[in-house]
Amino acid sequence: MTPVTPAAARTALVIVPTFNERDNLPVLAAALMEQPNVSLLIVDDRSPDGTGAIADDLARRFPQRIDVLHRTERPGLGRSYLDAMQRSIHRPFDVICQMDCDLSHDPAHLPDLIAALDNADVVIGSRYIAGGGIVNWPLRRKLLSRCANIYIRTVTRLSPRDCTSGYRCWRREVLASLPFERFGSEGYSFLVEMLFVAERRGWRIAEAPITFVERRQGESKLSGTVLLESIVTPWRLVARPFRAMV
Ligand SMILES: Nc1nc2c(ncn2[C@@H]2O[C@H](COP(=O)(O)OP(=O)(O)OP(=O)(O)O)[C@@H](O)[C@H]2O)c(=O)[nH]1
Ligand SMILES: [Mg+2]
Repeated sequence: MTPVTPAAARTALVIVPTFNERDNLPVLAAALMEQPNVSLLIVDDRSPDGTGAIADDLARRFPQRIDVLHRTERPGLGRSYLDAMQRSIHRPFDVICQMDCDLSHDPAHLPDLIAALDNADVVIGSRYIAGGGIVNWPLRRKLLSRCANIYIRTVTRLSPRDCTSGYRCWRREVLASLPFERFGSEGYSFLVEMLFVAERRGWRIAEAPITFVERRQGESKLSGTVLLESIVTPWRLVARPFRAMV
């Protein structure tokens, strides 16, 4: 194993996908810029509300630490992660993280997630382990998330309790080893697909507790198509052709 940089000294790149997050992005970026050794890559899908221009402004204010990827290809959360990760794995960071822009993922948890990489290859910010939780979600949303995790874990046998959390930190070399060209999910299922491949390849997955807070500004992008993909994906992952490929 490569020598591990002490947690506090690790350099981290945080990938943040955005679609219509004009009110949230400046708040999140300011909080991340307060943390030493943290840089930010904003991945915008041509947000109609002008989030892309706000991201450019932030990059001008922090030229060494904030970059923006303006996507012009077919939009989607999975594709945004894919593009951003493929560009990031060759950059000189110890750790590559991902988090949502809607302030559901508190940047204050980031040092704990990075520190947990001492004993793991990927760390999930988890709502469903002791110490984790959810604030301000209606019961129906809680049930949907819980059922999604039970369904995913039953079909795929994935071990983490929170397989759908988008708050994660990866050791860079681990992320770099994943076969991105074989990933097929367009939406949130990309998160499950990544974990499945990582665990199948023997990487150590750990969870650190987070308190997830429902967004206050902007709208959720959870669509019917994305939900349908989430139902099909676990079966696609365990089907022989995919397993053989990864
Ligand atoms: N680049 C890009 N970002 C997206 C897309 N869809 C969602 N996002 C971003 O992905 C993150 C998660 O999206 P949310 O709409 O908050 O979805 P969620 O957190 O699963 O659902 P909620 O609980 O309703 O908030 C946010 O930062 C969004 O702005 C997309 O198609 N492209
Ligand atoms: Mg959200």
